Amino acid sequence: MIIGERSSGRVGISDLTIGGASDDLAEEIVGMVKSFGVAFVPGWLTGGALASLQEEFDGAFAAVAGHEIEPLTSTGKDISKRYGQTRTGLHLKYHHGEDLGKVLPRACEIFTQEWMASVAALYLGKPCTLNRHLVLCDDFKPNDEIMPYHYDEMGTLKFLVYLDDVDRENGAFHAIPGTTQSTRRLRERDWLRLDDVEKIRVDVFDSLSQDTFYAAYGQRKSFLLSRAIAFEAPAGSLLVFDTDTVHRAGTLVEGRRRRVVRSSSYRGYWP
Ligand SMILES: O=C(O)CCC(=O)C(=O)O
Ligand SMILES: [Fe+2]
Repeated sequence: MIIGERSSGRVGISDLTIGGASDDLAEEIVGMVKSFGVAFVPGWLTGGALASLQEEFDGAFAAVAGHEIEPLTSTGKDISKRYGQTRTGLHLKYHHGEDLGKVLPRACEIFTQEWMASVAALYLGKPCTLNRHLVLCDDFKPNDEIMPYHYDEMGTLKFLVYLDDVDRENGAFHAIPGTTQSTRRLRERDWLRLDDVEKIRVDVFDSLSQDTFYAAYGQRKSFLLSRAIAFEAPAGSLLVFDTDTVHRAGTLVEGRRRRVVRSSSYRGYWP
């Protein structure tokens, strides 16, 4: 006998949404990421702030056009230093120590706001390293998924901003709320056993058997998949998530494009 509706305990997108004008933006975001692993601020950047970030993004790619592109590793991992290939396009990575303020002044200003530092400190503890990496990501090659469901090898707090209007056909970010703590255990166990970034099995749906998946998450794959949220939202929307929350970037159909900027913050002092 199955007790309860299939929808019992379901978390919806409205449970994860915060208004950008909130007085306690940092506290609200931290509370939500602690509870669900992800927080959503639709239409966070608008007008001139959004336009200047889009312009900076396009300028950065224009400046490297024709330069050599670093490939993915043989197992499809992306460990490029600067200008690299992705499954569905190209990205540019910047390190916080590289005088980011001179190279990308708008992005630097937007991603080092006081309240973001508070989110990082409240969520990760002090000391922590705010926005150690900033990645500009341009997806334009069609694929069933820009990135399949996964967790990141390193436990990270990410801020991700859409620079285009995003729907289910141009790579909506998806996350499965409530998976964060289970993934963290899994990730730590893999690192202790394998001690090699290439071997960490981040694609949980494909790499784990149904039984191992159930042991780790306490749910069967299809059930947990039915709990995924697709974040369809206008350009300028912000997502804040713990990368131990199972997540993906969805389908990109022919003729569509998706630009995002995302930054990674870490526990501890990591120059
Ligand atoms: O670009 C996205 O939508 C997701 C990227 C991702 O997996 C990540 O930033 O960890
Ligand atoms: Fe990820």
